[in-house]
Amino acid sequence: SEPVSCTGGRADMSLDGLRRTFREHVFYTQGRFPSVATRNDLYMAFAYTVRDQLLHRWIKTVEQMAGKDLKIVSYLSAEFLLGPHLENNLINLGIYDDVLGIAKEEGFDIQVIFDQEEEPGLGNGGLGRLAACYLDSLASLEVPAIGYGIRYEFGIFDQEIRDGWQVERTDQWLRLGNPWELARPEITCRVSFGGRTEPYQDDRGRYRVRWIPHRTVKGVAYDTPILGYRVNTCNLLRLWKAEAIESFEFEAFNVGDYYGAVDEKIYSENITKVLYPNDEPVQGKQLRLEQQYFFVSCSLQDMLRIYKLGGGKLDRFSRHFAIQLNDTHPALGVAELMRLLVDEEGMDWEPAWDVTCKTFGYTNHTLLPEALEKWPVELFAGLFPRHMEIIYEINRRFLDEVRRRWPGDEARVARMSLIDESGGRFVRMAHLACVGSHAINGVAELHSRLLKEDVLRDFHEMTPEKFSNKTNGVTPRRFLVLANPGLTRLIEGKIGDTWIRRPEELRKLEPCADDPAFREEWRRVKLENKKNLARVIRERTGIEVDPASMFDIQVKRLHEYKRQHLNVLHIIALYDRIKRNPSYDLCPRTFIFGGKAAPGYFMAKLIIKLINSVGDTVNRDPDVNGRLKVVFFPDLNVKNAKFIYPAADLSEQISTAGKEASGTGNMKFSMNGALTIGTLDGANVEIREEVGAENFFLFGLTAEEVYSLKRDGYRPMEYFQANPELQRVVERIASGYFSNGDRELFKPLVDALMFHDTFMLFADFGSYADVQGRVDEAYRDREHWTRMSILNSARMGKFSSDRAIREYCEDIWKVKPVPILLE
Ligand code: CRA
Repeated sequence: SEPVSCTGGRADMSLDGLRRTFREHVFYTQGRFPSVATRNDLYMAFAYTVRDQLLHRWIKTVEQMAGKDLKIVSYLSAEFLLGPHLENNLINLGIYDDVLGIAKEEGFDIQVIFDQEEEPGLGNGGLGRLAACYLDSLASLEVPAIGYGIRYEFGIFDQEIRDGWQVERTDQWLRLGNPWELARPEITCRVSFGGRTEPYQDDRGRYRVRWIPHRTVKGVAYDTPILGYRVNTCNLLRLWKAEAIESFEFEAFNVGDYYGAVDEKIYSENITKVLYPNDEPVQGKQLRLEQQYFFVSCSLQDMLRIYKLGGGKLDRFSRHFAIQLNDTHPALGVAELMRLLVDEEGMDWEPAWDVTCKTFGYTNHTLLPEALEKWPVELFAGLFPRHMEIIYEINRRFLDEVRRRWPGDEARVARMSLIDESGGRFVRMAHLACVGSHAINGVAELHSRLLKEDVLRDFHEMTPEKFSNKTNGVTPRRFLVLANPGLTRLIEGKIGDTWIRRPEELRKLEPCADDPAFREEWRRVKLENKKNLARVIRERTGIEVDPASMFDIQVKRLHEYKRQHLNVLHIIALYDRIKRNPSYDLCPRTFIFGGKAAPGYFMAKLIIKLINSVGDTVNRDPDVNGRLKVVFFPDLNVKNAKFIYPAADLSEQISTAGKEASGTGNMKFSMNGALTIGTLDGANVEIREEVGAENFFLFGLTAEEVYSLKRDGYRPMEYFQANPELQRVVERIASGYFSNGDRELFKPLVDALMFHDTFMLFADFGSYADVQGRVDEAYRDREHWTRMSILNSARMGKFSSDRAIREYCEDIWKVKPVPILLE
């Protein structure tokens, strides 16, 4: 057959080629005359035009990889928070300006087309977005990789704010079709649940076990091409959708039980219906466990299938696949790979276990105890009777080893066991992941250290060589080039564009911090970005904000440990100062919040209500006279975030020390020239090291101080009584000042702070308010502030996801780039 051609046809990337392909897609794919094409038709036609370019590179990638003795990274993640594809792909292809030109010629506004794209919100927050950044970097570094996950029909809910409260709306991202994916109805897997196991002897007389499941569903692959930046590598994101094996049980149907017949279909499709909208504490729901097993089993079967196509022998599997577990959500993979190798492929236990351990790596993303997954043994064994047996066997062998190393230390055995028996019986997924992996890592220096010292201490003592740190990173393509074209142009004018692949080169900007003309330009770009955000805020909330004021921004999931309410306490303190002294000299500030709360997380939702209530009062009060504005930006997602990071002067990273594993928003802000006010938590520590202590506003307890204070008995009331301003602030909330006299509304919040204050807001309030005072002063010296801003951007190279992925490739995955040629 004819080889795929690189010139002519739809592979033609010339202006003429693109224009022709676009017109063809309007006509042949959307079935429209240009004169009646809707906005969505035009978007779809553009998307298909770009996708044609991707597919072309994708086929080349597959073609040139086939038959090579190479290793593929499999990134297993229950979440991929990709964000809109179109603009990103245009940047990576290098045809952004061409397409802008075509749109103009054809007579429409490209921004309207970009706006039309529904982003795939297949993740909650940092963890899902990290997976997306890593896919971008893997492809950009030309590393063969497959992302495996779940094709949720409904992603993270859309957030509306009504009367100050969060209201959730289902996310219907697939409603108008998804031009970026290819359904692969021929690539399917069977995944089973429930039932029982049965021993038997195989033809060689060996003892074997077979699983007789209760029900089986079908997984269908949906593929999305992931193109790297200005390279030809186009990797694969393969998401699984659950379907019924037969859409009707004909027997039931024939006896007239129509609903019974459809039941099976409904049950099966349920598995990939909706993303669980909880960020860290995962709900112990059966369906969630089914989702995890479903996608893990499909993915492992798929890898084995691909591997066998190349004719490889199973005991060499780990030389050709490196599987990374993105937190414990896919940790069942350890038991599933054992089952596939031993039960299905007939391997003996020891070689299978050797392959398994060499194949898996495990990334931990949280220290929060409530977020460490454990499943009741009963539930687990009911769904996965065979996996339960396998886990018991892994555990038996593992605990034998522990006992050999530490004879008589039964307390240690109980602590390390894969089964938690300290009250009820639970399968500990983090332990399963640790035992079944050759590499274990945290996501920032501090986090990795605390893992070793605390949460995974026993595992570190036993196998220290497995542990390492891999500080998170974000892709500069989406979060700088795409989000901040103004700044990108300014930087390119000075140091060219090689920093987009090698952000360490941003350091070349450092001398520009001393150039007044450059600083002037830097401020001009920031002001434009702030005007842009001000416009979006007006459209979305009706609130008018002043781009000349300081934009002080905290956007991230709502969580008590992230302490959005500490920020609010400080806002109320400023307001209180103005009320007590109407001529109080405050540098005008706009406080912007954004983020979703888990629908079942009452306190987080109450904090949203508090932010909006304080905003209502403050924004209306004539005494404030333009010095304070408070905005809650609704429905924070990747698409909206693009307006936010580039517009920030100050980035709030104020979690209780020791609670935020890394954070990645902190990196996105700083890259865009925001200064950080933050605690010594997560990656803040390293950001401060990179940008210099003098360019970072540090406050608060250290992780060690937090622990010792907890240990010695923390009494929030003592801090309360010692700080009159804090008293006035809390009194304003408690008295109903922000709730039309209703003293009940915020009582749960006030009481939690006064009597427990689990996240130590009161302990940190004083130092936070002081440092905010220093921020206020610093902002008045615009030249100096701009200097610090430039140095922040210039020194953020370390936090590119390219650096992170290089480290994973070298230390954990042992994989090398495979450059792809187009001709
Ligand atoms: N919620 C951490 O809390 C971290 C990301 C990505 C989180 C963040 O501090 O930046 O992971 N943890 O590493 C998590 O999801 C299950 O744990 C997060 O996004």
